[in-house]
Amino acid sequence: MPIFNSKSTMAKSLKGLHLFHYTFSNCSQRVRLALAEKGLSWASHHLDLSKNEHITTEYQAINPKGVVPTLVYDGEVVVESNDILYYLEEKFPQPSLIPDDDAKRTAMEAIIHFSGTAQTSIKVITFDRFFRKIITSSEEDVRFFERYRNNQEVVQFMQDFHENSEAWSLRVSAAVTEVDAVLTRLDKVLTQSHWLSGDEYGLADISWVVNIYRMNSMAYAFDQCPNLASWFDRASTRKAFQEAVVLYQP
Ligand SMILES: N[C@@H](CCC(=O)N[C@@H](CS)C(=O)NCC(=O)O)C(=O)O
Repeated sequence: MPIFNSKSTMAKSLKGLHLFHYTFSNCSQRVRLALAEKGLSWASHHLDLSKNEHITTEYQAINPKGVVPTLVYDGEVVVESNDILYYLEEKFPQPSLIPDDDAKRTAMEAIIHFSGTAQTSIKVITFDRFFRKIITSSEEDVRFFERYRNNQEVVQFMQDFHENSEAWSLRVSAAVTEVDAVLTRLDKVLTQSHWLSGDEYGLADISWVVNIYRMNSMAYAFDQCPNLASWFDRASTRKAFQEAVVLYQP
C-alpha cells in the first residue's frame, strides 16, 4: 500500500477524501477521473502550478517532491498518481476497475506502469510544443526552483528548458522516440482487446486516456495507430471523463 509517511500534521488531520491537484495536470486528471468513475465525492485543494502555488513549505511537507496530485484519505497521504489509482481501488472496490483474472490483471499493471515511465517524456513534449509558445522562462525562474524545490530533477529540467540548447534537444528527441514506441505498443494491445484493461474499461484506460488527451490537444499525430484512435474516442466520451477532465477546465 503506497502510503507516504507525511510530516504534515495538517494532512494527517484531514477527514474524508481530499485531493491536492491542478486542473490541467495530466497526473491530477488521472486521479479526478478515477474518483469520478467510482462516483466518489472529494474535497478540492487546488494548486495553480502556473502561479507556483505548489512551491511552498506546507505543500512540500505533504508531498516531498512538491508535485501534484496528492490524495489524502482520513489522514493517510498517498502520492504518485498511478499508486493512488490502486489505493482507491483497494479502499473503494465498487465499481471494480480491475479484471478478475490474474493474468489479465498482471497485463493491466504492466500497461499502467509504462504510463508512469512515459510521464517525463510527455512533460518534455508538453513544454516543448506548448509552454515554449506561451511562457518565457528566465534565469530567475531557474534560481527560484533551485532555492525552493527539494527536487533536483525538476530543477535540472527547468535549467535545460530555459537554456534550450543541446541538452534540451536531446531530451526532446528521446521523448519523441519513447512516446512513438509507446503509442505503437498501446495500439498493438488494442488489436487484442477492446480496452487497455482487458474486456472491461478499467485502471489502465484511466491511466492512459489523460496522456493521450494531452498528446491529442497538442496535435501529436497518432493516425498511424488506428486502434488507439478509436479507443480514445470511446474513452474520452465517457461521462466521467467529460466531468473530471473536459468540463473541469474553465
Ligand atoms: N510521477 C508523479 C508525477 C507528478 C508530476 O510530475 N506532476 C506534475 C504535474 S502533471 C507537477 O506537479 N509538476 C510541477 C512541478 O514539477 O513543478 C505522479 O504520477 O503523480
